[in-house]
Amino acid sequence: MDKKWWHDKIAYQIYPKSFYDSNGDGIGDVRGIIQKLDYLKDLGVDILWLSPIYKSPFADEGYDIADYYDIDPRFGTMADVEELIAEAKKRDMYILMDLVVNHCSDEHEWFKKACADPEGKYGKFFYLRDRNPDGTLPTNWRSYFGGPCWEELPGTDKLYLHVFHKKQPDLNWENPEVRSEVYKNINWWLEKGLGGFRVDAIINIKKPETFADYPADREDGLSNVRHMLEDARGIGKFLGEMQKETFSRYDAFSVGEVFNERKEEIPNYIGENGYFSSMFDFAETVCGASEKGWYDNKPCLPDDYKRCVFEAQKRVGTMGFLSNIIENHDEPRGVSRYIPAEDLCPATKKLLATMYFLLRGIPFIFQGQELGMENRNFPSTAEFDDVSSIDEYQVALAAGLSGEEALRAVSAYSRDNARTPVQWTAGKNAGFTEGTPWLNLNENYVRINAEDNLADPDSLYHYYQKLIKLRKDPAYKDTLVYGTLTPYLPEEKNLMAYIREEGGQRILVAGNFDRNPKTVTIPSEGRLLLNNLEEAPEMCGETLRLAGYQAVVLEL
Ligand code: TEU
Ligand code: CA
Repeated sequence: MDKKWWHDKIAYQIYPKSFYDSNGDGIGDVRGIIQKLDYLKDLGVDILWLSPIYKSPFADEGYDIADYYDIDPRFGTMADVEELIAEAKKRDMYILMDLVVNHCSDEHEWFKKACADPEGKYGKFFYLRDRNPDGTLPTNWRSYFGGPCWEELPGTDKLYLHVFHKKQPDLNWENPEVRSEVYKNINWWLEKGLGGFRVDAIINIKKPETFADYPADREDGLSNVRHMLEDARGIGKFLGEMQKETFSRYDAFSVGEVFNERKEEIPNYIGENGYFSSMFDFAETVCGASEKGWYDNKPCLPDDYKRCVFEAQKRVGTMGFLSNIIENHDEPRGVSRYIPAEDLCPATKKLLATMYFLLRGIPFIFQGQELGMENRNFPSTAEFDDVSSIDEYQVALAAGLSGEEALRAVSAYSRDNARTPVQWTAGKNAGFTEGTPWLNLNENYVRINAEDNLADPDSLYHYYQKLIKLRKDPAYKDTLVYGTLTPYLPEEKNLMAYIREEGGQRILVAGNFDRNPKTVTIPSEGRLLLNNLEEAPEMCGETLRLAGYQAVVLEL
């Protein structure tokens, strides 16, 4: 495989609205990111992915774009973004924008023109349909945020398709004019010096040839859009064309939000000249997910986590690079999800960090993850901003949960967990803003914040720094970046271990997901490269004794 500039890089996701507010209006902004660039550089990250900052009515927090060529004034100006790109470049860092092109906003001029003239050019930018003769909707698909995927096209008797929120009409990718508008915009941004894009919800752009009903899977009589997507064929034509017309021309990095690839398609997605440079591994985030809704999700225990990760690693092998995460802006905080609440502490956070960070693929850190930020215990539904949390709460109530039970269930998975403002200090508003934060902070900022992390050499922040240094260390880099991954003792309960190997070098990463010590036999004597606890592991020849929740990296 050809070496690419992004293979040995570390990525970091910024959710701008909650990152850092530079002007006291309670909303994080581009100038706030510029001010924190040195903080990020010191951490060691190279690639910064910004969740959307384009002009938007914020129905889905910026994932509903009203103008792909403009920045929302709440985030700043185009000049600020240009400065951010330039300042990043000075520090050898790359900026990725979020490419949200399955849909736009209903406030985009294309959609307004479609409403004014559904038969005209812009009507063909969307999926417009008539009601069935008996007055029912064209199909029974349920949108990701609840309710039907069809909504009346204002001022007309037609309906438009939206697989997400009704303020996010799906763009019709079958129309070559839509595709060329998208490519034009991508190239316009790449010309500005972007490093590339994270590609949002891209699996949704291809719909089946015929729009049909699927068996209802909930009381609402609707069917998860997933079923419809399974019948869609030929997405590769669009993705290959996009790659050729845009990313490949600039040697840009692209990471796809891909959920439903078939195994045989993986090389097309991320192999040599694949549609994308990388795609996220979501195997762990969908682990335990229920068809019924969040309230029915099953927890992902350490052995489930390990199984999901190893399956994903095996599917891809060395044909390409996954992007590895423990959380993002759509998921609960990884440490709250994968570590039992009673054992949540810096040591267990470091254990989880070690295990995912040294997998084969590109590590992504989500803002605040490096500080140990946790889920928030939402005291009431009034605290939810996220559209899907609000929907899932209703789903839980409809299923018979009490208000309190529904709140607890939704709190555990709410997308707002990751969206609370970054905790910079123990002071007012955690140092995020001088004003009133747009979303309430997690109350634990007095104990978990950047200031304390930076002051403590044993903090999680400094542990992430060590992980990053290790992955970049010329002595180990080839193995940690390009090496194969072989699970080690995968059947051992509450142990997650794997060997990375390249050109004769072997590195063992082993973590004990148990409170009690665990003794394992290792393939050969090892030299300790990293350890999450103060105490060293007991090593005697081929015997390794890990303390409770200990993680080690050994060169064999
Ligand atoms: O997410 C796509 C997606 O399918 C899910 O992660 C979805 O958000 C989740 O199931 C709802 O709870 C992307 C973005 O990451 C997300 O923030 C946007 O809301 C969505 O696309 C629409 O643009
Ligand atoms: Ca601001």
